[in-house]
Amino acid sequence: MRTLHDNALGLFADELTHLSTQQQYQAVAVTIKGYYGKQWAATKAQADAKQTKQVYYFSIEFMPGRLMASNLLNLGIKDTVEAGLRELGLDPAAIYAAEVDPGLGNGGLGRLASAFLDSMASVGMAGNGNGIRYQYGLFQQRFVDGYQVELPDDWLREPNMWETRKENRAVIIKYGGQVELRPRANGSLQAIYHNTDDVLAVPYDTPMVGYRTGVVNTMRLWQAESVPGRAHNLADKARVDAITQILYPDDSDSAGRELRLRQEYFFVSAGIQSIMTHFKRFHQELNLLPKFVAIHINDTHPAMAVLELMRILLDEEELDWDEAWRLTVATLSYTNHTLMAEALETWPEAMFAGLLPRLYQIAGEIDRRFRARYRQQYGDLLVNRVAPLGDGQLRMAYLAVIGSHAVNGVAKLHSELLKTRVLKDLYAIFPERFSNQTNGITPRRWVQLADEPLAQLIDSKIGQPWRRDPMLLRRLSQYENNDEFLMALNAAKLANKQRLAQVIEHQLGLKVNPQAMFDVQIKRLHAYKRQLLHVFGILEAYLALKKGEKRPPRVHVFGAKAAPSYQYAKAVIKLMNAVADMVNHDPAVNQSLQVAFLPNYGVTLAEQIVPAADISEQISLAGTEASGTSNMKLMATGAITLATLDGANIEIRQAAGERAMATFGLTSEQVAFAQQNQSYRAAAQYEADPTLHRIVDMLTDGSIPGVESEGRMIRTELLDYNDSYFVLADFASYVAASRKLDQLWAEPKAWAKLALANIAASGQFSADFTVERYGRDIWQVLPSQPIES
Ligand code: CBF
Repeated sequence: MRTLHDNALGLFADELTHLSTQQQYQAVAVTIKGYYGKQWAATKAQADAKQTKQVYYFSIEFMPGRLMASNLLNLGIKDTVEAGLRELGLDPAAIYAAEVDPGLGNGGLGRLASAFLDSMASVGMAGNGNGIRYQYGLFQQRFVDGYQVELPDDWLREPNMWETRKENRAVIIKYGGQVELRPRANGSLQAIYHNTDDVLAVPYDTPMVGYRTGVVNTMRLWQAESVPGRAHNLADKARVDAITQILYPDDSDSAGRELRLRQEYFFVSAGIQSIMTHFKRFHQELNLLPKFVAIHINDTHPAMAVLELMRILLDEEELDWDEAWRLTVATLSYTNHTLMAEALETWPEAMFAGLLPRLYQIAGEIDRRFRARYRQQYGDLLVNRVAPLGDGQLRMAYLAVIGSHAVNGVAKLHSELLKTRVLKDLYAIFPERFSNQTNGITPRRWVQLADEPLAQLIDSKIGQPWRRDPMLLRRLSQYENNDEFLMALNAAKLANKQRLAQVIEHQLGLKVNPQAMFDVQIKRLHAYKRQLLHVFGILEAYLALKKGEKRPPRVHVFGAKAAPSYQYAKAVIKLMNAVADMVNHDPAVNQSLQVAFLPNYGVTLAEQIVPAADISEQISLAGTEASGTSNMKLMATGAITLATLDGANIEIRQAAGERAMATFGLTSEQVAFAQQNQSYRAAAQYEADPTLHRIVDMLTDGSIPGVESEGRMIRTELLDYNDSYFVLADFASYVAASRKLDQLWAEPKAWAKLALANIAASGQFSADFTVERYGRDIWQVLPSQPIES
C-alpha cells in the first residue's frame, strides 16, 4: 500500500485519507495499473514473438461496465487489495462506486462485445476490440412526470483511468472528394484522391485483463480529431469532433444518417489501417493475412470492413482483384444479432457515393461480379433480392455475408431463422458459411462480483474451481434435496433483495417488501420485447386484488431505456410509470403488488438487479428476440425464467430442464403461420376475454391517471393495427404461467430447487465457451498458453 500513498501524493499532493472518494478511486486505479502494466506489455511482446493469430472484434458498441473490481478479481488480488484499503480506513465499495460506467452501447449487443473481450483474455486468446471512443455515451435517463427525459452522458467528465492515448498510432481517414483511377505499369489501377476531407483518428487503448491468465488484451477505441494545421476555424473543428461525439446520432433526417455513416467508416477504416500496419511489421507476404488476422464484423454496422479491406489490398498493396477478394473473404467473418428487418442497415447509394467514392466503386464491382457469378445458377430474381446494391441502396447485411467466410446467428432458433427467413437467399448460395454460436455471459461479473452471497455459498459446497470452470456448477445438483442448502440459497437471495430494496427506496422513495417475489424485466424498451404484456399482467393482478382475491406479494422491477425517437416505446414507458404510481399508492393492493421502474438502466444497475431476481421475464414474441443475454445472467443467479420459446430461452430450458422454466405463448411457427395467412384477429381476442377487454379499456377510460394520449396510441396499435407483436394472443397463457409461479412460491424449498437447477445448468452459457467455439469454428485461433512475464 506504500505505492498507493505515493500515487495519492503524486496525483493530488495530499494524503490518501484527505482525498475525495473520486480522488481515492483514481489513486487506487493508478496503483492497479502498476500491477497489469507489465502483463499488458508482455502479452503484446509474446504475441509478436510467437506470431499468434490476432482476432479483431469490430463493434459499434462496447459496454465494459465498471472495471476496477473486475480488474482486481481477474488479477487475483481483489481480497488482498480490499483488506488493505479497509486497513487504511477506506471503503472499497465506495471507491468502486466512484467509477463511471461507460455506456458506449444500447444493451445486449455492446455488453456481449465486452463480455467477449473479457472472455478472450480469460481463455488466453489474442482478441482485440475495435470501436469508437464516444465523447457522450448513451443518454442518462430520468423520469419526469413518468415520461422519459434524456440527458447527456458526459462520462469523460472525470478522467478515464484505464485508457491510454496512443497518438503515435493515429491514422488519417479520408472522406468525400473525387477519385481518379490511373493504370499502373503492372496493369493494376492506382487510386488518386482529390479534394478529400481528412480526419485524424487517434486510438485510446484500454486493457482487457484476463481472469488469472496473465493475458492482458486491448480494447482500442478511436477518437476523431482535426489533422494538425488543417482546421481553419471552429466550425471545421466542430464538424470533425461530431464524428465521435455521440452514440447513434438521430438518423431520422439525412444529416443524422450521414453522420452515422461517417462514424461507421471512421472506426472501420482506422481499425483496418492499424491492423495492416501491424501485420506488415512482421510479414511481407500478404497472402498470410488470414493466417495471422481474423477481423470480426459484430452486427451489421461495421460491414464496410469488406470494402475497406478490399480498398487497401487493391489500391495500397496493389493486389489484383481476385487475390484481394480471396484474402478479404478469408479474413472476415460476420455475426448477425437481430431478426428485425429494420435493423439491417442500408445506405442510399447517392449518399454513400458522395461520402466514400472509392468504396462505392468497389461496392459496384463486388455487385457486378456477384450478379455475373450467380445469376445463371440462382436466377435474376434471387440475385436481385440480395446483391449488395439494390433499390438504390447499399445493403450492408448482404455485403457482410457475401464478403465473409463465416456467418452466424446468436442462438439456435435465431440461426435457423436466418437460414430460413432473413438471409434465406444467401444461405441458398453459401450454405457452408452459416453456423450457430449461442451467446454467453461472464459469470465473473454476474456471479462472482455481483452476487457474492451466492458465490460464497457455492464455494462452501463445491470449492472454488467453478470460478475458473463454470461447468463445475453442475456439481451443485447433488444438493437438490438438501434442505439446509436450499434454505441457504433462499437466504442468499434474500440478502440480495434487501440490497436492491435499499436501492429502490433511495432512487424512487418506494419501500418494497424484500420477502415478496421479485419479478424482473430488464432490457431495451422495444415493442417486440413486450414490456406491455408484463404491464397487462400487472393490471390483471391489480384487478384480481381489487376484487379481494389473495395473491402472494410480488414486486415488479423494470429497467429499460427507449430510443429517443421511438415514440411508441416512450408511450409504453409512460404507461409503466403511471401503472406503478397507481398500484403503489393504492392501499387496497400495495401490500401484495408493487412496481419499481428504476431509471437509467445500464450495466451497473443490472449488477444490482440481477442477483435479486426471483423471476426473469423473457417474454418477447417467439421469433423476434435473437438470443437475449439477461436471460442467462438471471438464470445464473437463480431466477426462474418466465418465457416464450424464443431466442436462447429454448436452450436455457433444455439445459435447466423443462420444469425449471415457466413457458407460455405461441411458438415461432405458429406466429409465422398466423402472419402468412393473416389469420390473427386481435379484436377477437379482445372481445372474447373479459379481463383482457377490461385491461385494454383501462388504457383509455381514465382508470390509469395521466395516460390519455399514450393509452390511445397503444390501444390503436393493439386494435386498429392488429397488435403486431401478438400481446393479446399470448395474454391468457402468460397469466396462467405466471399464476403457476405464484403456486410454486408457496413452497420455498420447491422454489429453491428450481432456482438451483438453473444455477447448476448455467455454466454452459459462459462466454468463455462461446469465444472458444468462435475460435475453433470461425477464427481458427486456439486459446493460448499463459503469458510468461
Ligand atoms: O447478441 C446480443 C444481443 O444483441 C441484441 O441486443 C441486438 O442489439 N441486436 C439482441 O436484441 C439480443 O437478442 C442479443 O442477445
